[in-house]
Amino acid sequence: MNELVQLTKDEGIAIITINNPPVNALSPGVPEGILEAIEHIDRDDSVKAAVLIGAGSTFIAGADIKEFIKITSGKARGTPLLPLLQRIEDCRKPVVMAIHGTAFGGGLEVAMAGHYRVAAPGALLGQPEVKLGIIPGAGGTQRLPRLAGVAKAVEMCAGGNPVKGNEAAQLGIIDRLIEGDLLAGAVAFAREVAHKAAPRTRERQNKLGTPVQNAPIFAAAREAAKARQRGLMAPLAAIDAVEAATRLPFHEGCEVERKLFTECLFSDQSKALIHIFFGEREVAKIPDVPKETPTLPVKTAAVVGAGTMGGGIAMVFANAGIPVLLKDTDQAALDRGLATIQKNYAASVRRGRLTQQFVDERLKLIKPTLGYDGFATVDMVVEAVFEGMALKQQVFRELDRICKPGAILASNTSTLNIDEIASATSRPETVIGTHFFSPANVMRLLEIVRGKATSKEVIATCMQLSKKLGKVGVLVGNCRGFVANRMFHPYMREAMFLVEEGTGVEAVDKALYDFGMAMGPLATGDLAGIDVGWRIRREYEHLEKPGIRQPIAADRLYEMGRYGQKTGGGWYKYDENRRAIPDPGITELISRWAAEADIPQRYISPEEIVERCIYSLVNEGARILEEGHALRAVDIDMIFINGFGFPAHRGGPMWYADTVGVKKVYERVCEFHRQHGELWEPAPLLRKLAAEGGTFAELRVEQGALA
Ligand code: 3H9
Repeated sequence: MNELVQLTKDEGIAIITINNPPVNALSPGVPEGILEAIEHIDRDDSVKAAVLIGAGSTFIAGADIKEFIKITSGKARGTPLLPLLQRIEDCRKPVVMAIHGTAFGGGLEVAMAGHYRVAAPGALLGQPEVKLGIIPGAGGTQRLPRLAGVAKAVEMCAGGNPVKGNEAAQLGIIDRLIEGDLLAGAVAFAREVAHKAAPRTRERQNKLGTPVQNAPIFAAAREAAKARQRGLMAPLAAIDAVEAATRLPFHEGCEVERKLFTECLFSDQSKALIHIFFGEREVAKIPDVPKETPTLPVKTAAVVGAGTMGGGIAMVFANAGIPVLLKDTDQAALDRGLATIQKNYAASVRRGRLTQQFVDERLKLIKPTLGYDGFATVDMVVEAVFEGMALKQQVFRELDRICKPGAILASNTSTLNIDEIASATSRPETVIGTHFFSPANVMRLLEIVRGKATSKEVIATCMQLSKKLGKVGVLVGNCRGFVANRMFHPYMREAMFLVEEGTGVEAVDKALYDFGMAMGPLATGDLAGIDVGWRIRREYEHLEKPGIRQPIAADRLYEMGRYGQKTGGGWYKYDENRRAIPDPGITELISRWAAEADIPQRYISPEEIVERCIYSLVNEGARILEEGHALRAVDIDMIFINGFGFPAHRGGPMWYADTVGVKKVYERVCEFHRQHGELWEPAPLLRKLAAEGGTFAELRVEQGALA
């Protein structure tokens, strides 16, 4: 047919093979090739039935997502898939879809247009479009309820999670599971059905339910979507589209789906989520560490320090099946660390996230130790001791003495200079920062800090390892606070200033929560510990310009012993379930402290709260980019989404600035500079992009620019 779609024959059975590596996406040429093959099959009297299969490791993983970017930017029109799918369904010979790997999005839609489906038991079938801010656009919301029933279709289209081959068979999406050679099994199946009727999915009605049966399903799904996918339009649109399938004839339902699909596709949310999809893959690409760079095996690991972070990191290794030693210096600390690990695992079992058997197996992989026994043979050590240079250097001196040559020596420092830590060893090329985020076993971000001597092999290994550990690894430069904490600092500071300028604690948090942040900044401060913020401020005080505005209320809270959740009070007070309760006493105290410090009080709108906090991130991000401490704006976006609960549908702070318009952001930053002084000095890169009409997304950093 063409180079992407081949048609062969096996004694009366036509075999259509999609060959568009790596994932057989429906790129231009693929739908056309399938159409041509179907026309041919219909005409060819020697063909009795057909099999459609994907070459390589997968069936069709969906529409080509890059095409969506071209469509929304007016550079392409897109191939309409709906008529093609109807043509497959109208084929006079039975078409059997043979599924392995993933049948996602448009891939599942193609599969459902076939008359029969067979699959490998491990295949995954899903409509993940909502994760890209869109909904199925080629009849998925109309055909899936006809095969799987309304409740499951709503769950799959609105939640975006796939089902495995065996579940799909139980649901009726798959007609037969095939162990072993899929093509041979599919061809044999095609022979069985060659002379049978070719059932059309669009004509099935028996699983569509009645309005009375369906109403509670849709109501519950809408409630769940509003709660779990807060602020997202696609899940609600997907539910509307499935509902249309239950109320309207197939073709009218498809029209409703098409309209909703187009609205979602052209939304800022979808553009942002597509940016995140590609961003997650782009951060793995490091210009001067090409993908051919050799990597080192990490089959065993050790963690030094059994505190909250150390324990969490040990869990991360164990969860990936990597045996890990967990060392602390005294038995009580080690016992506490292990107890926390057990408690965390028990909570995951209770919530149904992990099975007891999985947990038992993982716990066996964590070996507590008081000494360095066993460290001589491990492939990688992550140091997670208390944040202090002298202590870290002492640990690294020990590791240098004990660990085998070539072992990766990583530090979980969140702020300290990796080169200084590495200088305590005779092998700085093996030293790297691996900054996990708390709770380490939950948060997806892994900031990987490149020291000036870190070897490319060590970087490539840690980037690859991050994927194995279920993390998004982002390479950053060795600057104070690296990227994540360096940017978080001005964000938090603005939140605290806003409170001191008369905005209530709850108003600040609500504005940012409504913007989409997982938590407001002050609630985050209470969770992380007001004492932690206090300690960081003291440590870096000497680096601040004299006379520059500093937050006052947070220090006062610290002096009062209000460290946040752990002491039952901080910006909020907390009940025994650690639920935040507004504290009028604190509001009163803050106004008193503000009056003493002569801070003018005024009403500040939610819009301004968001601008102050988010643009402070953008301004600092721009500085980081021009200094080369992040490779691309998207790296910063990935850090904030995966490390700080920045709303993915806004694409990350730098993408958000592009969406608002860099010029507009720059003008507000200039205004804040005039109003609030030096801390708001616009970053030169922000000024430059604003003047040139550029965007952060278009910036390309020179090879090896990461400082
Ligand atoms: C859709 O179908 C809408 C329909 O309703 C139709 C409407 C009309 N397009 O993830 P990996 C690239 S919406 C373009 O590293 P893995 C990916 O960028 C779509 N490119 O591999 C990467 O490129 P690079 C619904 C795609 O094995 C390379 O392939 N479908 C696409 O870890 C390897 O990817 C989805 O949302 C694509 N569809 O995971 C599925 N998919 O090497 C999205 C992948 O240059 N894809 N690429 O960085 C996935 O979930 C995973 O890629 C998959 C493989 C599980 C398939």
